[in-house]
Amino acid sequence: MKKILILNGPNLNRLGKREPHIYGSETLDDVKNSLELLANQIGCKIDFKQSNHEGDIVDSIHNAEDEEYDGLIINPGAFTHYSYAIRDAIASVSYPTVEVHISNVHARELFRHHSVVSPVTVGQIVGLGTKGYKLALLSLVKEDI
Ligand code: DHK
Repeated sequence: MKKILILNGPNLNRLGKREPHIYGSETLDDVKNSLELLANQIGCKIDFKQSNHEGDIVDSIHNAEDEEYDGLIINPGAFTHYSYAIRDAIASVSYPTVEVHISNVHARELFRHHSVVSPVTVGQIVGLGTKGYKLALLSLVKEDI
């Protein structure tokens, strides 16, 4: 059974309360629950985490290699736009990473248009709301969709 790690960066613990016109009304727990449901349906195991700290996220990416995860789904929050440490951590591991953004970052402020992590991911899903996490999970687990 495939094992996928899902990491959420800073401020995503505020989902549901935070700028709901941009990020929607679902909480991070709602997202976790619906991903667990999907994981059961498609027969994989997920671990779902959130951290506001860059180093914690780097550690989780490294540890996932030792713990033999098959893939990573990451929404690095604002770190997307400037964290070379997270970018290098993703580049340092052998499992595939999919980058997810809830909002359409390209329709927002200029600083959100650029992702420093994208070049080291297999792909990026943006602007489809929290559905993006589900699509990322399907793409990592079901190679034939
Ligand atoms: C989440 C954040 O916290 C922002 O800093 C990014 C991303 C966009 C999202 O859309 O999920 O710029």
